[in-house]
Amino acid sequence: MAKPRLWITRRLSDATIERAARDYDTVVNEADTPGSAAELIAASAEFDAIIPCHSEHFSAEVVAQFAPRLKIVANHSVGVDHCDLPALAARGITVTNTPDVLSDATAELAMLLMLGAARHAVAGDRIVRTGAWDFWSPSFMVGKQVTGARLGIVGMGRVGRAFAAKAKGFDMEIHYYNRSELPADQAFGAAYHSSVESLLGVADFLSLHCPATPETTDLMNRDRFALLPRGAVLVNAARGALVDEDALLEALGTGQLSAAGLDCFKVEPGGNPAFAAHDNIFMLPHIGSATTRTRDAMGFRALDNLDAYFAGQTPRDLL
Ligand code: 8YV
Repeated sequence: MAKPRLWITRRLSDATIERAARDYDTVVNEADTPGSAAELIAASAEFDAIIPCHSEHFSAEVVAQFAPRLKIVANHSVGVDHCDLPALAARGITVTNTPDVLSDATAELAMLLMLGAARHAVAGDRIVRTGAWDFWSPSFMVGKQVTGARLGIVGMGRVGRAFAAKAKGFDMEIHYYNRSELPADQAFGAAYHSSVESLLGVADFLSLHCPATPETTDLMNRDRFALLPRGAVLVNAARGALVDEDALLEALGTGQLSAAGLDCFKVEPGGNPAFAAHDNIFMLPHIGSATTRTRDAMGFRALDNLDAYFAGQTPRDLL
């Protein structure tokens, strides 16, 4: 029997591509450019399966133009805000994602963002690097201490919990908001808040770990920034859609926020050019899950889902 035809939209890890090529009639987009609407539509006529990243947008308009050949979209991502799930379901296309395997890498990066934002990583690195470090004083680059501080986590899913586990190592007093309260043995001793507003009041550090949905768009807006303790630090390694970036700049300008650590932006790639003037924004280019081990694990998880589908089984990460 002929192997199913698979399109891999981006340059995934070597191990992933090797395994894919062994088991599928695989075409990799070696150019490693985001798949355009036209390319996705063309691919739906030529391939049985696609492994995309969050850089490919399966909007209702695109999906409506798909040919009937495409059977499964096995995402190489945990987030699926780039997929119109009802539109894909309406076309009978199976959709999967890659949860679990990227939680530690993403939580690790959120920790880096929190520490970097709290301790002047941007300005500190720059003055040493540029040879501009010609002064020292006990009142120089004084930051906000993470150890023992109060941490608010929005979204105690897999990544939120992995972040809480790491924050425990910094003796943080952890609070969280989640749609439902977690069983005590999964909450790392964190205190539950039944509303975001209640959480914000105690969040000297606030880290976002919820998906981007219509309900969470601009979750952090002007009104909500005002509820944080003065001088709070915002961390976002989830999705840019969660933060009103104008309101963020305003809160940094007034000192309501002392710093922010961001791996995600409204516009990606690119980010927000207005952020560049602010040394108290520590920024990374959406690399939360970008470790060798995690990239292999994400690729393998996507392939596991494909294998199950083509073996007539229910994929583990069926959405
Ligand atoms: C990846 C992500 O950078 O999984 C997600 O939702 O945003 C990131 O882990 C990306 O999607 C890799 O394909």
